[in-house]
Amino acid sequence: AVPAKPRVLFVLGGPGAGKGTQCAKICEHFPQWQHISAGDCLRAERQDPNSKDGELINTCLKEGKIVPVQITVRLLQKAMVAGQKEGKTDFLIDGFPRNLDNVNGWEEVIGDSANVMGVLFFEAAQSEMEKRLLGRSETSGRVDDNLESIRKRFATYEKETRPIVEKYRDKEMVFSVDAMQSIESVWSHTLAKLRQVES
Ligand code: UP5
Ligand code: MG
Repeated sequence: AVPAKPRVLFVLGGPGAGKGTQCAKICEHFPQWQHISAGDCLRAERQDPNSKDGELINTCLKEGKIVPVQITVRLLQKAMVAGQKEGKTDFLIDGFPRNLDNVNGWEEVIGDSANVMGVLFFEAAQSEMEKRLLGRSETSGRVDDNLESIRKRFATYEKETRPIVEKYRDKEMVFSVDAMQSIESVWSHTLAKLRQVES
């Protein structure tokens, strides 16, 4: 039988808003969902000695810049195909699309082969996100978890990613979650939004 079109929820929010944390919880509770973090895909690709994009990716990460979409969307596609082979039907695409180039690249490469249900949007104040990221920096080993990179990530987020959220909001496709509360409280709001997506 022809498999059903994969369902996709884009997951956006500033650096440190808690996208990864909440995506992990969704997947723990609902086995049909697969978490695909675009940032994780890029970090893994950077480690691959056969990749020709390693250096470019590393520079973008450190500078908080957005990697050219041809690189990112190919990695997302590969991860979705792998997930489908494992029986996953629903995909949380975390940290993407971050700019207009990303939106267009997705349309060109994935387009009608997936059903984008909307954007799950985690909203938190910059001061809180900075505090979280500096906390995580002690253990994360991420090249971009230092104050200089963090500030650059915030600037890119405000300039390029926020307008994308607004674009989806105009289409009434945004499911907003107040991400300022505790992980458990954010989770209960996330669950409520997920039910709205399903309805
Ligand atoms: N934490 C989480 N929730 C909390 C809560 N409610 N209360 C208190 N603490 C909370 O959480 C961050 C930290 O906060 C953790 O320590 C957590 O325990 C705590 P996490 O869930 O990891 O937040 P998240 O939003 O996932 O933060 P992340 O740092 O991953 O966000 P970014 O958007 O910055 O990172 P991403 O990996 O998506 O992208 C990194 C870079 O990759 C980008 O800057 C860009 O250079 C590149 N990129 C692209 O170029 N293209 C893409 O499409 C994607 C990425
Ligand atoms: Mg993350």
